[in-house]
Amino acid sequence: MRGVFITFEGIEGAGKSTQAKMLHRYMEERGISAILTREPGGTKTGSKIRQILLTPTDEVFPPYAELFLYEADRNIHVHNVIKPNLEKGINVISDRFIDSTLAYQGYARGLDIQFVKQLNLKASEGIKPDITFLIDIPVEEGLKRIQSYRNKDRIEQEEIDFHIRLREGFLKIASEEKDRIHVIDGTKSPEEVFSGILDILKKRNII
Ligand code: Z5A
Repeated sequence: MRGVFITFEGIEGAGKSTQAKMLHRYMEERGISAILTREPGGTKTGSKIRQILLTPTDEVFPPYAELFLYEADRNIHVHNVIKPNLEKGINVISDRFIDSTLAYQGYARGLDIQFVKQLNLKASEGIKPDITFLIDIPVEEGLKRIQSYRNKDRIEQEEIDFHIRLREGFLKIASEEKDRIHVIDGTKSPEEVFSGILDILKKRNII
């Protein structure tokens, strides 16, 4: 039987990585086979692409160059990691996937939404998450969380309006795909957030 594909999405500092790791540990402890991966950078080549994307540069980095690199990373990731594991019946948990491209490059950066959707479809070869958790927090809260522990990378240097468009973009995507995307209040404690996620996964017979 095909594995279940679970993705986590949200603005920076929302707590996606924390929740993805908690779910992976929870599944492992119960003998449920699952791998934890991420975008960008879920493969060896993807790690190189990630470095290009997130390292600040004094060269102009046009938005389409950014879009194509995220989609290249995804296509390699789908081929080498996501598809083979799902086919073997292993569940896949990914920290970010197609919705990030639509929210960042589409809604926040302002690229053509239909074009981004088409590229998402090509790069993911039609593979869609079975379930997505959008961890939602106010922009100021997310930026406050990440400022405390790391240097601003290229994207985090974007102005506050970018992050506002980003959050609104994620919420719009979720409102259009209510069956797949669950919006989770990320302002609660990590344990409370995780408990909400588990309830949904249990209700949907995923775990
Ligand atoms: N990107 C894109 O533009 N287009 C695309 O198609 C894709 C990605 C796929 C990836 O960077 C970047 O690529 C990202 C989007 C863009 N933009 N940037 N920059 P990344 O993977 O390095 O960064 P990230 O995905 O944004 O992760 P993050 O900033 O580390 O945030 P997070 O994963 O949501 O949060 P976290 O690491 O779990 O937690 C952040 C901090 O908050 C940490 O100190 C935690 O201990 C704390 N935390 C977590 N949960 C809580 C709760 N519930 N309460 C209080 N504190 C908490």
